Amino acid sequence: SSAQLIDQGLLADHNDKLAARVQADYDALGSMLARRGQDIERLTTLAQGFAVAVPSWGAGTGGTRFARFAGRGEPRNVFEKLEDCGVIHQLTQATPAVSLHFPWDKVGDARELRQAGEALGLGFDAVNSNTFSDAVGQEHSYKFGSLTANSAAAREQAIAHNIECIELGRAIGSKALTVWVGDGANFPGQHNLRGALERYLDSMRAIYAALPDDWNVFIEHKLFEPAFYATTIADWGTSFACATELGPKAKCLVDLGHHAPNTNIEMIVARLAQFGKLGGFHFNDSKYGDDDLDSGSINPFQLFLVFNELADAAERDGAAFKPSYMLDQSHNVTDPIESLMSSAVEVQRAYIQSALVDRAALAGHQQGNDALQAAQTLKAAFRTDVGPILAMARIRSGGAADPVAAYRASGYRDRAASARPARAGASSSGIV
Ligand code: PSV
Ligand code: MN
Ligand code: MN
Repeated sequence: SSAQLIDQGLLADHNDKLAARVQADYDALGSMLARRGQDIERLTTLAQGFAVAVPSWGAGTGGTRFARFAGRGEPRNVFEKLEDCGVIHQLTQATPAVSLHFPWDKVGDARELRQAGEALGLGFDAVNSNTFSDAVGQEHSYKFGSLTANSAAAREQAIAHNIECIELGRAIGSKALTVWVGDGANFPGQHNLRGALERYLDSMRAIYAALPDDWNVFIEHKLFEPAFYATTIADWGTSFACATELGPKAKCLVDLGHHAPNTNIEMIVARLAQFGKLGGFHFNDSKYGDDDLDSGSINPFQLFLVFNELADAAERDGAAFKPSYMLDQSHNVTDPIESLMSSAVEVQRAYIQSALVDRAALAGHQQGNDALQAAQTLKAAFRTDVGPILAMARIRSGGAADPVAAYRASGYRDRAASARPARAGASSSGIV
């Protein structure tokens, strides 16, 4: 059994107080769904089986390129980040794994990370490499690129870092490496567009060769930033071409914030799923660019439509279809624990709403060219308040009926604030 950071008695009291209300709402929803031919118990079981990984870097307050306003009791190192992730999982029962980012989360002996995770009931999802900033003391700068750099020495160093991430990931039980590079050009003519991608592929081939048999590498694309003229891995087309070039262990990762506004992301999801290259997600929300806002906070319908495509792929491909789900958010004005809990629940909500779609009816409307009824079929699922299912799933799994309320009542942040005094200039990554 794992360490419980929120007192079990407090959690039991919280759930006892809310139990009657949750049950009443659950029963009402259950009869409404039964009239629609849906079994609420099936949905609750699905909700209990849902999992999305939490990013270690989300546990601290983020910041923008203008400033960072520190929060109280922020984690000062990866072990404290893991504690906060333990709280998130204890209360939501939806986040059993953490996604680490190296070198930010590097410690002397990676087995300590695994033990710390186990003690908290946490496993580890994909590990993320960082060649988009220079680590303290590294020999060659990434100012002009990493895996695509003109400098062979810089490329070698970036390759070696990714291979080290694989080694660290093996020690903690991860099964995938996510590679995002900020490489690109800020000026037309700055570099040869095709040459840069050739160098990227050469570098990735070396990383791919170091993957254990049961590992995947996820290629994460992003439209722009920090390269404002031409980003080497800017879109899913480039990502797909590279993943195809590299081989079956290479897949594409879709970060919802990495597209131009109004891009039809659910169609990208459908395309990647169709060709067996959908590796996973970084969930977040955005209005303008890579905003890293809380999942479902701006466009919950888009999140639902993404899960609707995932439901379609799961129906077609069965158990073989299993993309990784991770959050990737930056919290500037909220308590990161509250944001990550709410976001995990928002993603879980979209998953359950998508499970409510009457797929046979939808297929019928599509076949009959009844656009209006097809759209209404999706809306009927999206409009359903599945909150009582999510609350019941949490209660049955040992989490909190209302995670944010239980967290606030627990005083965890106050305890963290006294145990973790603020340091001047500390950043969320632990690197100043
Ligand atoms: C890049 O914008 C990104 O989404 C990648 O996933 C990075 O690894 C992450 O943000 C963390 O800063
Ligand atoms: Mn991301
Ligand atoms: Mn991003």
